[in-house]
Formats: sequence, structure tokens, C-alpha cells
Amino acid sequence: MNDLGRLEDLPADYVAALRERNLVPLWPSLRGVLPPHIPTRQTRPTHWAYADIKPLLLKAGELTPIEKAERRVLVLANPGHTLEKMQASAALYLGMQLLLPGEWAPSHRHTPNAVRMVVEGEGAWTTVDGERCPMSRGDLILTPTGLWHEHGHDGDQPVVWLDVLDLPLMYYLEVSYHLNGSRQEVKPGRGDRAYARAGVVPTPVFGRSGKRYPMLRYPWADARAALLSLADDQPDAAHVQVTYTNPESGEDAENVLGFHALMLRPGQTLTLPARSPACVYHVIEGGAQVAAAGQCFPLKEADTCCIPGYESTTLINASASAPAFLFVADESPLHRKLGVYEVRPDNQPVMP
Ligand code: 1HN
Repeated sequence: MNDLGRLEDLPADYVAALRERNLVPLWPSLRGVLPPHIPTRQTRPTHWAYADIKPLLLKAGELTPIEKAERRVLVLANPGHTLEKMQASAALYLGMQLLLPGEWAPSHRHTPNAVRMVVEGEGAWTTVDGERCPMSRGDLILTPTGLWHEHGHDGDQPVVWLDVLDLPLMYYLEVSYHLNGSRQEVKPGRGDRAYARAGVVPTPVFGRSGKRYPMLRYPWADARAALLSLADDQPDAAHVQVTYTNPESGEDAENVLGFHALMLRPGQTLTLPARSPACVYHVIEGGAQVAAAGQCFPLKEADTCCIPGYESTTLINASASAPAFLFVADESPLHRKLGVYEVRPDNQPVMP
């Protein structure tokens, strides 16, 4: 790869004349924005331990009333993007949210897509588009773009969940904004009951629901059972993973980010090829080592880590007796839609 001319090679008065007119020469920066073979990634492999987060989040509960915070969240920020940017990767935002008994986080809606993965505590609920979704550990609840959502808590212990949003992308696109609303009226009907079994969907006389998001809550009990059943059915399969999908269309549950649950068998080592999307791993049950890009994170229950795209990743379940269950969030729907989704079995570029 031949070197291109540098900015310093140009006469200073010429560069100044360009800059005065909002002009910039491309060639000194061309390799920077279009590097050979592999993209430059700001995203660094980063591990956030729940044992570190929990006491600081409970402290936030003492320091800041919900009325002052609206959403009481500690953001899991990737230092590679600088902490101020509040990004886990180019498109992913992660936050741990605390709701205390009796608190209410008021109704709003916004352009970024969100999901919540419940980490601990019982008795909280999220109302999404009039559907009241109970929150239990491991449940995945969608709050897609434009849908009203609010959180409440009738239990007696703190509830914590992981928020995953495409906020960095929406902000970068200059399309991120919100609207406030009043308390929602809860309507009858629950997607997780109507779509209770894969392969059969409700067909009232005139056909499908016509809803873009027919299912908003994915109970952990069902995803877990699906993984155990899949592992049992395919004892030789290394990759025991399910994807959260729209039960009517079969497409990804949301437009931008992809959500999956993955099971590691006892003692299993699973090596995943390098793929273009950045990826987040969060432990729902058990433990796992996540090794990528020269780093190895020992993830305990409720820990979270982020791995940049284009890095082969090895997942290890060191337990000889218990399976490990991970929640996985990635940028794959976005990459597929943009036509840049790439798998590199041999770590070689295979530009689609
Ligand atoms: C949001 O609406 C929630 O509704 C949580 O719980 C975190 C982070 C950025 C923007 C909107 C919520 C958020 C958020």
C-alpha cells in the first residue's frame, strides 16, 4: 500500500486558503477513512462486572429520586469511544436501570429502538403500547421505535434491568428525539400469551394481527426451554442459539439490533468466526469466559461485555456440570440491511 501525500507536504498558506472556504484535501486522510482489509474500530473489548455496578446503582437510588432522573441509569460506556459519548459500540447503547419499590418512570416514546433484559428483582412491569409486561429475570421486553412505554414497580425489592438501545446510531443520524405522555391505559391482551408456541400463530377470521410488533415480551422460561430442547435434539451441534424474532414475519424482533439467547453446554468451548457486527454478551445464568482481540473476560452471572466487530470470539463454559445461558445483542440486522454484513471464517476479508 503506497503512502499518500501528507497535509504537512502542502504549503501552509494553501491549506489555510482551503480551510477558510470549508475545503479539505482528501488524500492525506484517505487511508484513515478507508483503511486496507479491516475497518478501524473505536470499540474496545470491555467488561462491566455486575458486582461493581450494583452498589453504585443502589447508591444512585439514594442520591437521586426517580422524579429527578426520569430514568435512573448507569451507562456502560466503552472507553474507546470516550465515556462522554455513552456508546458501547458504533450503534449499541447499554445501561443498567434501577427501579425501587413504588417508583414510576413516566410514559414517553422516542425514535431509538430499545429492549430491556431483566437482571434481578420481581414485581416490576413495563407498559408498552398499552400492554402491561411483567418483568422477571431473563425476560426480554421490546420498546421499539415510536411505542409509548413506562415502568412501574409493585414489589418490595429493587429491580434492575439492562437497557439496550440503538441510540448512538440514531443520534449520529440526527433523528433522535422523544415525546412525553401521560399514564397509559392498559388494554387487554398479551403477545407472550397469544404467541405462546413457535410455529402456530393466531389467525382471527381476517388473518394476521397486522401489528408491526405483535410480541413485546419474550419470557425467559420459554427461551430457556427452547435452548434446552434444541441442545437435546442436536447433541452434536456446537452453536446452541435462538434468535428473538417477530412471530408473524419471522424477521428480527427489531429493525436495527439483533437479540439472541445462547447456551453453552457444560465444559463447552465455542469459537465463533469474526463477523462485521459488534457484539454484547450478558450472562443470564452460570458463567462464561469471553476471549477476543487478545483479551479474556471471566463473566459471572449478570456481567456484561462488548466485543468489537471483525474479531473471532471464543466462549468457554468452565463448569463441568451446569450449562451457561447468555443474552447476545449485536448489530447484525443493521449490517444486513446496509449490505455490509460479513463473516470471515479464516479472518480474511470476504467483502460482500
Ligand atoms: C429510555 O427511554 C429508557 O425508557 C432507558 O427506560 C434508557 C436511554 C437513552 C434514551 C432513552 C427507558 C434510555 C432511554
